[in-house]
Amino acid sequence: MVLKSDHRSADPAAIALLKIADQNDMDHIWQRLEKQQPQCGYGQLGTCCRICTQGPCRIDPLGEGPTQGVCGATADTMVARNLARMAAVGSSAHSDHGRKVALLLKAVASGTNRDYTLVNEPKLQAIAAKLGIEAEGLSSLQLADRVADAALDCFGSQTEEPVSFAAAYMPQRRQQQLKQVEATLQQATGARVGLMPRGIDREAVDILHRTHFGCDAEPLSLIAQTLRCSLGDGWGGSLIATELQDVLFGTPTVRTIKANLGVLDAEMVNIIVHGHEPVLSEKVVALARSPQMNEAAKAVGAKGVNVAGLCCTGNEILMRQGVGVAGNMLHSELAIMTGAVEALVVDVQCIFPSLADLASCYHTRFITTSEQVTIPGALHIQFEEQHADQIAERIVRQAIEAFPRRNAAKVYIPQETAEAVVGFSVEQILAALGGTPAPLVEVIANGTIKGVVGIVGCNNVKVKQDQFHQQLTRELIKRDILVIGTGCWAIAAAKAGLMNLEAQDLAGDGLQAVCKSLGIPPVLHMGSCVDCSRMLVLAGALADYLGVDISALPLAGSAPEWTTEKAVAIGSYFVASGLPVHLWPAPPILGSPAVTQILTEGAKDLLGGYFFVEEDPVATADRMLAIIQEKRAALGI
Ligand code: BF8
Repeated sequence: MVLKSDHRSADPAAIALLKIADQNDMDHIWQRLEKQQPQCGYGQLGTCCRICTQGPCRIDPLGEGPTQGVCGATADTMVARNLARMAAVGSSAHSDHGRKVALLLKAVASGTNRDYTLVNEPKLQAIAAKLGIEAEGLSSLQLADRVADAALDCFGSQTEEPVSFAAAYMPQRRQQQLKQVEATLQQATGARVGLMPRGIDREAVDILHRTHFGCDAEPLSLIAQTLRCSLGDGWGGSLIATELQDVLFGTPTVRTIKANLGVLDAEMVNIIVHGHEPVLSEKVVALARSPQMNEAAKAVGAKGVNVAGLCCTGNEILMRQGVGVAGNMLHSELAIMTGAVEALVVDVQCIFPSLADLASCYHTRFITTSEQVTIPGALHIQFEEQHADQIAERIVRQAIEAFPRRNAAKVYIPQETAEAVVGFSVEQILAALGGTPAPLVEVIANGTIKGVVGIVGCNNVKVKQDQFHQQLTRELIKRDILVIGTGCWAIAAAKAGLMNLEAQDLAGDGLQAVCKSLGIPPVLHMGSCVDCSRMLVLAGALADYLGVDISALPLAGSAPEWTTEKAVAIGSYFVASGLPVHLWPAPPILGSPAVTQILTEGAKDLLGGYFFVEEDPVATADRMLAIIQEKRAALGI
């Protein structure tokens, strides 16, 4: 079965390029998905175990065949272990990103790195104040050193105490709620159960240990550790990444950018930066804007150097530097297929290995830069933070050198672009509200806005690209629900024009009036996936302002079109923070009745947060409105 291009994507730019790809029988992710059919049903349900060499074992959830693996592991154990491992990997990816930013801040503070500086001292002071670090009498660099140490200690802490960032940023009521749940679970099981994250690294290692052959077989404790590790991501590793990047690169401010492949310019040297960490891409952007590099580009016949982003690296530089974004995850191959990309420069995460082969069909230099992401067929230029300027220049020069090899006959840039107003950090949202959450709380309390939904999500080749993102977002704003979010969802919303001020007219009367009076779109771009921490901080600020727990607020989360293990971690820390979270596609847990019950029902009583799965965007919006109405009724508003 070959899907037509317009069944693969809701984005006209993607549809146009896929038609060309099909005509030329080019390999791409949609084609590879078709070749993989039928995919393993056991894997989809989570009832496949390959943790030891006596396996792989699998359990048919319909009861045909054995009900236990060779060691005796049941479907419940297998599913819970597999899920825990997904959360450990996702949390580790986010948190390792945070660690690198903390190490960079430390290097800047100690003077061993002079390629970066403290761009945002007020934010540094705000973080220090939050952590209870006394700033009096310290220089900015000394204060940065203390903050960096506090952040680094969160990774390696060996005590039983919660990590300092989580303890300082998570509202007290939520911490109390988690303590209560710990006590309830301990009473029920007799085993010690923890939810507040200790060392960030430790919580991931704990999962690797307890899911080793012959360890934890109890779904409940495996899920508890899944949540604890994920909380260490949301209120730890990701939060550290966001906060310290704001210190080093600036807190995002509201600005207008362009989104979609039309940001590529046929007459310029086009460099796409893709991945997640802005440490390199900030430098590439700065260099590409320099007169020196633009002169070099002119010398090879181009009009200059143009940088565009993809995925979350794209989100980072659009939020802080106003750089246009070429697309989300499923655009990464399509971008090369435009034939107009001189260099695709990647750091970490969400990078297809297929890009190397595809780039070799064009003049495109596919450049890997992280020792954690080396890909056969790519040109590897190792990035070193202490030589950032020099390495960024080497990369930009590679792109300039590739320009004369561009084959004009292969160039096709779909012209679709949309304008998007982006840059809604918590600081900017509060500034738009006049410095306090009060006006937002007031319009929520009087029903002008019914509630807020935070969406994060990838693209998933099994789902028509951007379709769920667009439709769910439209349905929510129509119902007077403010939508905020990050990641590839945010890029989908930007491409669809939903972050444009004109999108105000798509909102219900109440939300429309509020957005018009504030001059903001009804759909707010809050950044990259590590910036989901910004959504946690905003939820915490609203909860504290009202004097309630986060779970009492008329808020919900969603991860439509989700793909990665990082999304498992995000969904889990949202749930553990008290938020109901929608997922589509279904996570690989349905082979276990126990795990499914705990995550979709049991969690609700204990944590206030829980998961639900829904395939239809309209039904999802209806369900979210019902959740929000239920919360409003409980609050008496
Ligand atoms: O971290 S949304 S596909 S790019 S995982 Fe990846 Fe998913 Fe995109 Fe950003 Ni988040």
